[in-house]
Formats: sequence, C-alpha cells, structure tokens
Amino acid sequence: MSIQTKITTPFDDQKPGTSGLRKKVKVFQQPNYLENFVQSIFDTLEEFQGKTLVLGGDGRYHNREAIHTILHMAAANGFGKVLVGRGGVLSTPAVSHLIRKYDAFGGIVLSASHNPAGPDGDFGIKYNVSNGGPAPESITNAIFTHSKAITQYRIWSDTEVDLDYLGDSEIGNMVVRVIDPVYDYAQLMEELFDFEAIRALLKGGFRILFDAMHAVTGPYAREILENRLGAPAGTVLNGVVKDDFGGGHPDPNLTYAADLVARMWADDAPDFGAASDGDGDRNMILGRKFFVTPSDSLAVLAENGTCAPGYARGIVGVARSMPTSQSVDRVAEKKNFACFETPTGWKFFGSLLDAGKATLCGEESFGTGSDHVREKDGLWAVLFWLNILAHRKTSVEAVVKDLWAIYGRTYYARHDYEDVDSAAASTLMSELRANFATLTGQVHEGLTIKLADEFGYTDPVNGESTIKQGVRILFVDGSRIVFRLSGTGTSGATLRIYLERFEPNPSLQHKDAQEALADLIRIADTLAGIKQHTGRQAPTVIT
Ligand code: VG1
Ligand code: CO
Repeated sequence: MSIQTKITTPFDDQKPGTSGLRKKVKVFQQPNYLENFVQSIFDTLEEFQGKTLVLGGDGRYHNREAIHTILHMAAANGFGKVLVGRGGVLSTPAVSHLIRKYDAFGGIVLSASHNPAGPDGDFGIKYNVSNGGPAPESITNAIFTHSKAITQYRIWSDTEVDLDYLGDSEIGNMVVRVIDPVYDYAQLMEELFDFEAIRALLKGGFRILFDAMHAVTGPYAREILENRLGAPAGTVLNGVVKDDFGGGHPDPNLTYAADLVARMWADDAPDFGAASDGDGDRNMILGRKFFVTPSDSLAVLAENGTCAPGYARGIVGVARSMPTSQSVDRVAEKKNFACFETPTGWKFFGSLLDAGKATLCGEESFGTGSDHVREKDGLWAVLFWLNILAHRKTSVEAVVKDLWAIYGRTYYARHDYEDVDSAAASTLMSELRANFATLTGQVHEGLTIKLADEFGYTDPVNGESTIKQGVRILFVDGSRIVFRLSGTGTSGATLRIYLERFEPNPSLQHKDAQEALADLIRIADTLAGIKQHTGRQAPTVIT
C-alpha cells in the first residue's frame, strides 16, 4: 500500500468557468482527465498537509467513481482527513457550511448544477476555499495554468472505502469520515429561522409543495420540511436522488419545473410552491398562480428579512450580480444600506461577505443566499420565505405586490439562446462592442440609449479586477438590456439576453412581463442581430 506517482500529459481545455470545470461525462471519463484537474488543484494550494477536505457531489452519474479517485488522490497528496457525505452526496450549500463549521482547509464539489445528468449528460468539479466559497479567479486561473503543464499526479493504491455507512476508515494515513449529508445543514437552518412559527403556519392549513426534481435536495427537504416542520408526507415531490435526475433538467424555472408549475396554477393549488436545482443552490418561489422573479425575491428578503431570527441583527448590505434587476437597489437606497454590483457567479460575493459588507446576495438565475454560507442556497431561500409568510400572515402574491407598491415594479426577463454556434455568438458580441461609441444617443422605439459599455469589476475588498463581464445597453428611462455569453455550458455557446424595465406607475404594474418588455425585446434584436447571427427565431428558454 503506497503512494503511486503516475505520468500524465496535459489537456488544454481545463479552464474553470462561472462555477468550476463543467464538461460532458464522456470528457471526464477519459483516462487522467479528472486526475489531472484534481492534481492541478492540489499543486496550486499550499500548506494543507494533515488538514481536512470536505468532499461531496449532487449524486449525478459518475459521482461515485470521481469521489473514489479524489479520496485516493487526497490521501496521496497529504490531507489528514476528508469529510464526505454518505453515498458521496452533499448539496453545494451543505459543502460550504461543512467547510466553515469544521474549519476545513477547503472542499471539492462535484456538480454540473442543473445541467442534465447520465452517461450522455454533464459532470463538473469545483474547488471551494476555507471560507466555504468558490475559489476566486486568482486561484482558478492558477489551476488552469498548472493544468496545461502537468506531467504527473499522485494517487494512493486502490483501497476499499464504504461510502454508504457513517463512520471512519483510512486510506494510508488519511481518515475518511462518512457523514450524514443533511444533519449539520438542518441544524443551521433551525438556528436561522423561526421553525416554531413555520410549524404553526403549516398546522394552520397553509399548504406547500417542494419539487426536488430528483436531484440533491430530496433528502434535505424531506428532513427539514416534512420531519422537522411537520409538512404532510408528499410535500416533497421527486424526492429520491437519481443519478440521471429522472431524465430531467433540474433547473427551477417555469420551463423545466413544469409539473410543479401545473400544480401551482391548478384550481386547488397550494399556497406556496418551490423548487431547487441539481446541486441545491438555486430556488424558484411560487405563490398560488403567481411567479416571483428571483430579482424580486432578493428584494423581498432585503425588505422583510429582519423578522427571521438569523437576520434580526439587521442587514448591513446587499450584493447582486450585474444582470440581476435593480429591484433590490431601491430597497437598499430607502433603508440606507450598501448595495454592490458584481460580475455573474457566486465567487465574486465571497470577499464582500467575509468583510461584513453584505448580508444578502442574489442573482437573477434563481440564486439567493447570505453570509450564513458562501454559496447560494436553495432551501435556505425557501425557509426564509416561509418565515416571512408566517410572520406577515399573508400570501406570496401580496408580499410581492406590497414591494411593488412601495418601490415600483421592475419588469424582468432573461432570454437564452442555447447551444448556438460559438463563432457566431462571439461575432455578435464583438460587433456590439465595436458599436459602443455610436450607440450612445440613438433612439429606438422612443427609448434613448444613455450608455453602452462592457461591465468590468474591481473587488472593493481585495482589489482583484476582472473585465468583459457583459455588454450593457442603458436607456435614459432606466431600462436595460444586457448581453452575455454563458460560462457554464458544455456545448456550443449560450447567449443570454437580460431585459429590464422599471415601472413606478401602479396602474401599469400588472402586465405580463414579456408584454411589458416587448419593445426592449425587439430593440435587442435590432442592436445585436440575434436572429441573423444565431439563425434562431426565438429563445430556447425564457425565464
Ligand atoms: C449561470 C448563471 C449564474 C450562476 C451560474 C452557476 O452562469 O447565469 O448566475 O452563478 O450559472 O450557477 P452562466 O455563466 O452560465 O450565465 V449553478 O446553480 O449552475 O452552480
Ligand atoms: Co446549482
């Protein structure tokens, strides 16, 4: 039994994107592909000898094999202990919490989030640092650089490890501790939220549904919603984790959570519906026949959050990704707390949370979170909403409409053109960039362009800068169109177009979002030539 050093040759495509390295399962199944990336992570880190690593994934196809490999590599590289979820399963927010709670050196999350799973689906790997959050770009860039020059990796000779039973075993000198994936996370939720009040709400006949979409949140939701909060059995839909996510696309939005949506729009619809994604960090919140945009959801938490025990201390600030709507900005302004605008991806929130500059964070892509961990957190958002509803004793729709009444409504939509030709997508973006100077002052459909630019960001805490984070077209009336290319896809390019309009007039706040944004949708096509470049007549997904 010993450390083996294996000779390898580099791959040139191991650049982490918005959230780790995501590729087709078949790419990860190539000999040494995973090993090279994992060794590149370890070679980039320093002084972890004898320390603890947290390890788990969303349960998708290839998870177990990858966990087995990573455990043996961690042992050969000198980690002292690995905390791994039973069955190799941990949600992304649970990994973040475990790193923090047990003072781990870092963690590895195996997930491609909502991307489909199975032998022909996607797989992914992400490294999280000691604050529990995704590694910042300085580290992910260093990992990529290393991966292009790697010549060898270290792995312990094959040892049997039983991932299905709680307890300790060893690989070489390293302890492998199999832990309950849910327990610590559920304890944290009990500390943050008023479980007594939520229990009373449910007892009083308030009906809820949660769709785990056959992905990682099933066991978490069952334990928290059904066992601890007393929601009736059957509250959690699709609660069994399957390695192909039941053949579905576990993305909590109106398109992919179609079953839940049908139930929430039925005549006997429950009062509250929610869904989460493959790895448990996203959330969608629905009322009876009512959809809450993720951007409004963040604003609702900022407006009402201090009723939850974990936030009674007050909210010091909020942060949102640039394409997320400015709904929360208006809450921050009125309540006089700071509001930060960051690039897309949770890794940019970490420094603000660590420095105590932000309490809540959110993204338009169904991501909400806070300083309780350093990832977005799907079930946390669901519990936060339930806590607010228990406190306010009103409906989801009323809570959102109250927000609009105070601050105005921000109409919002995102149009995705998935798997388009990569060259065509980058031409579209570069043509937009080339037109910045002439766009300013142009009038389209009665709307004047105030500024066209590309978003860049300098982290106010650590000074790290990043550029090319999305093209923004800002109009004089406050409307915005943002164009970005996705950094999480695994085939072709995905063009995202984010559309936003502020409507202060209460009598104009009840339109369908696509209708209210129709002129901006047309302008986006005029300015970028979407149909012409992509050859598509309509987006693949609208959220
Ligand atoms: C997308 C979302 C982004 C999110 C990221 C990871 O990135 O737009 O807001 O942080 O996914 O979420 P992109 O680069 O494809 O637009 V998850 O739940 O997929 O880890
Ligand atoms: Co996710």
